[in-house]
Amino acid sequence: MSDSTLSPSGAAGEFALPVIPQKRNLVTELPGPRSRELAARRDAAVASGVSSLMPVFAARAGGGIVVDVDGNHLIDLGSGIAVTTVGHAVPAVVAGVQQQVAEFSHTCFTITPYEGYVAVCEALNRLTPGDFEKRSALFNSGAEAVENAVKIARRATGRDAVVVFDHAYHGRTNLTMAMTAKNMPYKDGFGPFAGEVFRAPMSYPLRDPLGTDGTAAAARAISDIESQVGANRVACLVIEPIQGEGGFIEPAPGFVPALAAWCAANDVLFVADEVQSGFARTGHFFAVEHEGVVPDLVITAKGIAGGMPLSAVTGRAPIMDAAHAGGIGGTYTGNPVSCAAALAAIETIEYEGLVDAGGRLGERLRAFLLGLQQRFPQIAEVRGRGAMQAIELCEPGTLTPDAALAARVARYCHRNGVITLTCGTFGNVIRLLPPVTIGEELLDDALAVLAEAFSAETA
Ligand code: PLZ
Repeated sequence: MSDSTLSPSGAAGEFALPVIPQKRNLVTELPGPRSRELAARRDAAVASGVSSLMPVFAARAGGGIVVDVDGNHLIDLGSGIAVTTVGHAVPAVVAGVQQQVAEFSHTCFTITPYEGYVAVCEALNRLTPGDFEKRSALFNSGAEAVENAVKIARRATGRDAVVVFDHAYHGRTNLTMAMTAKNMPYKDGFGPFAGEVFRAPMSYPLRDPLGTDGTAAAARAISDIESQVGANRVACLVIEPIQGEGGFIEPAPGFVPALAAWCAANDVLFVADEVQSGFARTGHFFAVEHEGVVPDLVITAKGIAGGMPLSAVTGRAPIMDAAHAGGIGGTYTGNPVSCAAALAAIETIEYEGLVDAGGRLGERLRAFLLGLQQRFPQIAEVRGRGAMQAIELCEPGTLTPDAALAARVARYCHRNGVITLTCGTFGNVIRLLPPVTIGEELLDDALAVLAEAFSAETA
């Protein structure tokens, strides 16, 4: 490729890394001709239930840039849904993956185990909140980890019921569809769903009569759980400390701690789904740390392995060890190449100070979004933490969701080379999830496009 060079260390025998210029650059209209060709093949070959947000096909990526098959350089404000938090193709992750794949790519940990799996578990036990003995188990996807957290919680408590929240997203498998709130597109026609899943009211300050009173919102949820399920039947309460797909909903202060305290008092396991909010995304390693909450179990995925598929459940040793030998596993769970990627990603986060970088990035994003809100009354709220920020769009002066505007703004960004994601139960939230390593100039350029999108689409 004409615009890529080898890194200075790219001599023979070393890991030659493509250095992708950190600059937006469009050389064709989007989608370009090559992407359009691939889209036609895709339509003929790929099941239509699998949709894609953007019509451009990726060829390469580096840092905060995705290069498409026509040579367009796009700025990535989505990180593949909060996965490439450390950046695309960071040298340590690339090197770790290359080395491991050459050594061995699979043996099955439940047949002949290997060190990388153990090392990832050690790292998770060290990094997750709580100063007690922990154990971890590794899986492939976020949904698979959620499923296993529930299995472990049921086995450890001898209880069946699972409590989740309005607007929650926990995955697309049968149990996690039951745990996910939103019908379209996740559940419609895909039932019947797993039983013993109960939904409690969430704290959603913008739309909740209880507003920013997190303690009152927790009391409301607890009262529903106690009257409709019964505390003694609940194995676990599963919550995203900041909801992801549901709209980056940040519960009112006090909500999560009050639920955790209720769980502790009732022998209910408090399970934090940190799949989207974890791994240096929010200015802490894990979002529960903002309020000093220590979960019994923490579910991680996405950012854990810099783009390779890996997920985990980590928690108190006696709970994690409750499942009988052979009760937890899977052919590919804790794949060695994914483990190598995770160890490199974790090392990168720690050595490069990326937890703090996420916090600083959040301040920049927030300042920009609050400024944008001054100019555009369609922005009902700016919310989020660290590099997980969002704006909720409504008809000015009301709480009537404006999903059409969110879609138009996102499409404007896409046409202009900025990958921007939407989310929310009402589809009216624009979320920003850049790699925490994104450069200032690149970010400013992307945000300028977002501002232009608002000017153009609200005119
Ligand atoms: N828990 C909190 O955010 C995945 C879904 C993308 P998997 N979110 C992105 C889509 O449309 O499928 C997610 C999450 C939280 C669990 C999951 C599930 O993680 O790795 O997608 O299974």
